[in-house]
Amino acid sequence: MGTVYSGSPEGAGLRIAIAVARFNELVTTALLAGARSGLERHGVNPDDIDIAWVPGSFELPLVADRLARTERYDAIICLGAVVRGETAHFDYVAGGAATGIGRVALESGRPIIFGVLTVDTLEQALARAGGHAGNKGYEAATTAIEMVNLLRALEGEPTG
Ligand code: INI
Repeated sequence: MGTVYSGSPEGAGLRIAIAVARFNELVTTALLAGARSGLERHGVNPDDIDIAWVPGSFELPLVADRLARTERYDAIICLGAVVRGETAHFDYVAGGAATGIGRVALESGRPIIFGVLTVDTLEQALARAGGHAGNKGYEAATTAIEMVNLLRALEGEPTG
């Protein structure tokens, strides 16, 4: 059998940036709390977590790109909430964020995590930001750690 690669959930020593949208702040502050908790529970030092607030989810890709270019971070987590009921340009905002974040990941070669809720109602967003459907910020944090370690494993580097 060939090699099986997987990323460990160990976050000690990792440096992480979180870009978070202020739009729908009630939701995004809950996503941010979930992300911090997910990072810290997996060993990331709170001093190694930097936060950048952006106006809305549409701005996340540009700021993620700038954060990646600093080369200070092993991964960047993007958090936002795009609610269909609140805007006629839902598809542009949600699609722009998704496409842009994916592009930054491929161009930077680093994990740039899509922690943007795209939902129909504020209730659905709140349910996914610490309500009955969990916290997508927490999930984004564990995805970030796993991806950093997976990429290191693929490159043959030892990981925690
Ligand atoms: N930004 C969001 O993050 N969520 C939304 O639901 C939203 N709505 O409804 O319009 C939203 N719009 C702002 C957008 O992200 C940009 O900040 C704005 O278009 C300026 O570029």
